[in-house]
Amino acid sequence: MERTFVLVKPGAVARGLVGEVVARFERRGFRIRAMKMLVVDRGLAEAHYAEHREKEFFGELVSSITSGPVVAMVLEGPEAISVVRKMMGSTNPLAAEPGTIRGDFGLEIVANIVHGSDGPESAAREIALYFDESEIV
Ligand code: 3AN
Repeated sequence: MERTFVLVKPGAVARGLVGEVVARFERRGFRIRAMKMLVVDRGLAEAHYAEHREKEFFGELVSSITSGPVVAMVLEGPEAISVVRKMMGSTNPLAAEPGTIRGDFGLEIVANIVHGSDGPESAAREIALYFDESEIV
């Protein structure tokens, strides 16, 4: 069993897609170990996207993720990190296959509906950034 961190981005929350996104992961068989709605502040956003600090789109990324409530969750299941990323589809929604979350609901690369950890180290880091151990059940 593996755990991964998933975040429904502000644009998708505003569009009423939380249920749709969560339902896909539940139907696939993942267990939700933690879930909460929060507004990401600047400090958390910069920590979350620290690896992109030097990219030209960093400012846009931080302002996008702090623009409204998000829904953060910890999902658990076999090969959760890679299976969730397959279900999300390509980072650029224009390239994402139909049937994936981004391929079905997105057209914008920054507001690309959902974030999912890209490896075991980032999953552990992101889970710890967003959740206390006591919030994971
Ligand atoms: P993913 O979320 O698929 O792991 P990353 O980690 O490469 O993608 O990028 C983090 C976020 O940065 C993406 N979710 C997307 O919102 C944004 N992003 C990535 N590449 C670009 C780009 N070329 N222009 C604008 N935003 C980007």
